[in-house]
Amino acid sequence: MQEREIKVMKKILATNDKMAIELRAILKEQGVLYINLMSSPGSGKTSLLENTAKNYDSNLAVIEGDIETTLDAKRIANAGMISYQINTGPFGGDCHLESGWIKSALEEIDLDGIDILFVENIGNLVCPAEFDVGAHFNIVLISTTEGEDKPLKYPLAFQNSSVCVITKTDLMPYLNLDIQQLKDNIKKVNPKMKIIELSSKTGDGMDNWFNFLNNNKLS
Ligand SMILES: Nc1nc2c(ncn2[C@@H]2O[C@H](COP(=O)(O)OP(=O)(O)OP(=O)(O)O)[C@@H](O)[C@H]2O)c(=O)[nH]1
Ligand SMILES: [Mg+2]
Repeated sequence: MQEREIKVMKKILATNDKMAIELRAILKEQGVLYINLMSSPGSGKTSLLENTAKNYDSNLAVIEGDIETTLDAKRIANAGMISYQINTGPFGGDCHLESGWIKSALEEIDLDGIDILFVENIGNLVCPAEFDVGAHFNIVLISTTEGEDKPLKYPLAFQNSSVCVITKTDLMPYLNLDIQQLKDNIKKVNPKMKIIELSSKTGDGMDNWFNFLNNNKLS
């Protein structure tokens, strides 16, 4: 029984990875930078995208992942970004997105003229990291309220990302966070990680985020 389950899981992952490789190539060919945002619930993914939509001059689109509601897609659309919501609730409530679902969503989105496609993965620091959605960059967010230890306790999302955004830096005066310790822990898990610190609320550090986007846009 156990062997059978393992075989099924391996097959699902293999199908996902094959589609992910295809997506990565298709988006590159179209000149669209493709970024997958992952984090715990509430770390600030949607807030970062809202700020980006308002203050970064580029043609942007997002595929939103949530188990239920279209709240995030509406927030981002209100901020001026093309947005498309995937809900997993009606199909079993998966806590991650898969590359096949992104491919289906892309059949509904006109990417002509789009410079950057974001995926806001479902708020969860574990499952999304297990499924490659074919992005050019996996980016993990961690907020200052989450504590220094999270990269050590949930390493996969940090190992499978090349950029870590530390969010909500405006809250630092009210917290006991040792930010150097947090950064050391991130580097312990992934020595090559690029770290960007910012506050979507005050705008502090957003220039570093926008520079990252500028430096990696494909067209
Ligand atoms: N003070 C402060 N609050 C922030 C910042 N960024 C986000 N928040 C708040 O944190 C809460 C969660 O932010 P969201 O952007 O919805 O987080 P999320 O990661 O998209 O959440 P899920 O999609 O549910 O996983 C909201 O109340 C935001 O206003 C920030 O830079 N500073
Ligand atoms: Mg969100």
